[in-house]
Amino acid sequence: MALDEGEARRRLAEHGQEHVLRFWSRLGDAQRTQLLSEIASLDFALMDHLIRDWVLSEPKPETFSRVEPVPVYPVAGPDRADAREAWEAGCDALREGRVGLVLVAGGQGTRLGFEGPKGAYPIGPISGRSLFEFHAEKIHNLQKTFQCTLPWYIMVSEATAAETKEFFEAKSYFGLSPLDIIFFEQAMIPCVDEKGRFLLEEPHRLARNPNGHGGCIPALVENGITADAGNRGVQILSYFQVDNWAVKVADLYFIGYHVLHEAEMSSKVHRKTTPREPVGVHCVCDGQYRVIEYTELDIYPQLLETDSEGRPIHYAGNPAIHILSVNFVERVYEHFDRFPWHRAHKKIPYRDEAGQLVKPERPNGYKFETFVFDALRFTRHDPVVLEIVRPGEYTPIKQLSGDNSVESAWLIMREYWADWLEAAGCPVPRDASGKVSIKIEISPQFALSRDEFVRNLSGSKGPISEDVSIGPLGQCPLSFMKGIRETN
Ligand code: UD2
Repeated sequence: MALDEGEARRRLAEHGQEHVLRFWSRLGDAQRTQLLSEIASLDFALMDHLIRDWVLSEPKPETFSRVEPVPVYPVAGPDRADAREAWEAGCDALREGRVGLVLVAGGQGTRLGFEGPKGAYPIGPISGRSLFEFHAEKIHNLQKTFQCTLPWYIMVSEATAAETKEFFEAKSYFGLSPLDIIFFEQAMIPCVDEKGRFLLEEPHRLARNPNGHGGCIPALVENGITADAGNRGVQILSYFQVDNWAVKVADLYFIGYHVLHEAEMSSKVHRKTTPREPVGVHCVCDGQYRVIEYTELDIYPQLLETDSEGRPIHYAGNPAIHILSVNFVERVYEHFDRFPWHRAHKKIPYRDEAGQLVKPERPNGYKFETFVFDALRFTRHDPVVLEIVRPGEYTPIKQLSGDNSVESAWLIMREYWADWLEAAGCPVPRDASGKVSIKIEISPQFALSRDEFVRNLSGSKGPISEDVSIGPLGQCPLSFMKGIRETN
């Protein structure tokens, strides 16, 4: 509803935030309208609560009398009967069009230092394919194999919406149907300084951030995505993060276990290598499924305990890969006001009293976020928790070098794909320590697994001596591999 200046002043004054209109006399008409609409959209009751409990007082952590390791299904493979059954159920769900995909790509991705949406990052070591393109190629492959449509719901935020949509358009939706790629926008929430006062990013704009990936719950319902899914017969949403290059979108085993257990929400976990590894930890707290975020580990020291060989006892790291049933999203939406908020102490650029932009060198305020995994506590049946091995499932790109970086992901994927090539009869050069010494890139349209790769690799085989890029969009420098391109 449109707000006039008088009403805006009254509301702000009631909540001690009058300074938001500090530059009013300098603003043009369009800027005034913009600022008034931001003020109109504020949930003052929520902000008052967050400021009172999270900024003006030190929040009291939740206490639990029991924090137990989460029960985990072991890594799935064809050697186990239960996993074979899950695989079949996963295949049926795909074939019958019961699966949709949810990609969360609304985060600001500041750690990578990349201008533009994180999904546009050119991760392909040879081709420069983007993260989005890798995900799109996986979808192509699955749609072809299962003769189905996998609607791809992509959550963006005010911070990423325009650029993400432009990127997809410029890339012709990577050959997918634009009718099956549906962008939806999550809400934003204001940041505050250490006294709980709203910050201005521009004289006419509040400093705000996307409301966390938990914001996908209201965004999925309020933007008509769950309704669209329902109309398409989609019952299961396979959820993944934009920065995980290796993620198996719509993993058949995972979907199958979810379906067979009639679960409402399921999660993959991976073995943490060290207790302080920066991933959340899945656990059961007083009987409820939870993920304790890595920034909160010190509050629950038992989560940092190790066994006699120094391995974390609570090993179930959170790669942020989930399945959400559409019905569950609609049900848990009703409880969204009971989702906890999490705060992060951050450097937030702001306008000082003179209107000058200040870029602080140390944290000066708080951002608030909700997390999707907090939905786990609202499930009526136990969630399925499935262990994965990292290569081929989880190589997140959080920064340029170091752990979980572009560099480390390249090395991991190179070893992973070298194994496929060697299984197909193409030995790859390795250095004295056994590490692969060429670059390798395999299009997910060519193969999503080693078995599929071996099956699809036609033509002559032999040792490889140069960088190899295989797939419809890649270069294939080796003559004996020319047949590979022809099969696509
Ligand atoms: C996340 C998990 C962490 C661990 C790790 C695995 C949280 C809070 N932590 O940490 O437990 O599992 O991932 O890689 O999830 N996003 C939005 N909207 C937002 C905020 C984020 O869409 O408002 C998206 C973002 O675009 C990205 C994903 O959520 O795809 C993760 O965000 P992040 O990189 O900030 O999370 P991170 O790495 O701190």
